[in-house]
Amino acid sequence: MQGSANLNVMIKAARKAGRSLVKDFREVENLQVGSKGPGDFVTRADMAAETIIRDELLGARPQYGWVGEETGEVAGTDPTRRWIVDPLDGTTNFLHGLPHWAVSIALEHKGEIVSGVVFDAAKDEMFVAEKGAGAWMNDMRIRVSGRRSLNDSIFATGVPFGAKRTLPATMQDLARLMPQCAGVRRWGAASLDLAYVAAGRYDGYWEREINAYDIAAGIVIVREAGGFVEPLREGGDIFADRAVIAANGDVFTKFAETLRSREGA
Ligand code: LIP
Repeated sequence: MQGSANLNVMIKAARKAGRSLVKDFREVENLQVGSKGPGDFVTRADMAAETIIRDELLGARPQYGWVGEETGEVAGTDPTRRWIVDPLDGTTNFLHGLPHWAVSIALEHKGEIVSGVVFDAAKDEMFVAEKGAGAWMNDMRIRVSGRRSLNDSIFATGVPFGAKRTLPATMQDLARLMPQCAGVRRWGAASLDLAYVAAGRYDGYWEREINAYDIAAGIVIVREAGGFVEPLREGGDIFADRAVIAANGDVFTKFAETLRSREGA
């Protein structure tokens, strides 16, 4: 794919952070056996990756704003553009030595996500998209799946844990959806769930209580792969509600009806 200069900056930053995270991930696998566990080490790995990405992106475009999982929000002198970054999406997987995590970098322009990069460094899969230029994985064009019925479709989600308040709603979603579909997966990295919808691996995805930096890049990747992404609550706002639904265009209506048939998000 012939990406824009911005997309190339994003890909370079994701690769650099990915290299650092892969090195740290090998160490994490060794640390599992200790009683203290690798918690502090992973926090440092996450912070180091965010610093790498921030230096690359703001080094190239110092005028843009910034939203990062670890370092929060900083306004830029260009109020129309900002980077939205999760240096390590799937932190819990990383912490437990599960090779399913990603670097997620999005560029927002006037409130719309226009470019996205989701890099699964452990599997060396680079998902990228730019508005109007299609979605790609390692230089191959990707498309959402062509499945048309819920019965044949598999979906991904995230199940809230700890103090999250939307566990009952998610359990109700599962109770409604599971009897009607071919399965639900909970792999623990929202950016990859969306990338997999874009690549036709999952037929759809939804999640409640999800942060903008986890899903921003994936949104444009799904749309450019021909899929639909909407707020889970009809007429709502994905980032403000923190609830999203995505699927291929054929199953979207039935899938959304099933999840929305109760209240809103
Ligand atoms: C994670 C998400 C995942 C969600 C977790 C968490 P993190 O992001 O990608 O889908 O279920 O609650 O938010 O914290 O690993 O970057």
